Amino acid sequence: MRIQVINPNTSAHMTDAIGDAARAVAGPGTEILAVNPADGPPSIEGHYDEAMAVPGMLAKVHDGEQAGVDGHVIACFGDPGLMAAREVAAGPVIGIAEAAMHMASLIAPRFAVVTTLDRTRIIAAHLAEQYGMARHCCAIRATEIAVLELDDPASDARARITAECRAAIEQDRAEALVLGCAGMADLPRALSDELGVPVIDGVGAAVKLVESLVGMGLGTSKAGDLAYPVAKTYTGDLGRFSP
Ligand code: 5HY
Repeated sequence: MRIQVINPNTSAHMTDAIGDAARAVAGPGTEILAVNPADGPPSIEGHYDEAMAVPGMLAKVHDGEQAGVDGHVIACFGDPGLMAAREVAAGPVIGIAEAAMHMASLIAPRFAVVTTLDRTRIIAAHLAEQYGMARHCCAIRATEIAVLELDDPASDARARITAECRAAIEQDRAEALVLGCAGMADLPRALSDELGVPVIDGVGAAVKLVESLVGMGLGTSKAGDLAYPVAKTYTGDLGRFSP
């Protein structure tokens, strides 16, 4: 089975790390294609970045469909353009926030999200509401670490993430933790060993969900609003996206 893991920002070093994390959990026989668009924001840290990342992400979904991949993962914690991607895909498309929240709710009644900038917390809160996970999500904590600072060896990102995770356990009584950025995908096992609670990374969770759905012969339903887009000609620079 071939799964395309799309990092919707344009930072190739982050895509490499996301690909490694996906391969670390992928089953035997699963090939991971880790990609990012050439055009768009180098990191996604708000509503505007998210909106501007979507066309590039959708272009990668199109490419993957033409290449015949079995499913897609949107590896950004805002799950940008998830429903639009499902319209143009035959196989499953899973967002890492949706995957991580659902997996966490299966193993702990209360989970907290630990994310990057404070300004992105509202995006996670809206997604928890939208996915029916708000009743399980006891807190959304920000580390105030910029996305591209996460893998900067000079930053104390690891220590700040651990501190917020510990606070979520001690103050919010979280029983599991969801890492709120694809750039944290290399951390769950070490954090879980250190903190003694399950720590879920969305990249791994989403890969396993795509594998499960494809393994059951399930793809995106084309019976309703996720049917392929109505054919029409877009104008201007977006002409190449005409469905
Ligand atoms: C992510 N941004 O997973 C989100 C995290 C965030 O570029 N990849 C990004 O801060 O919302």
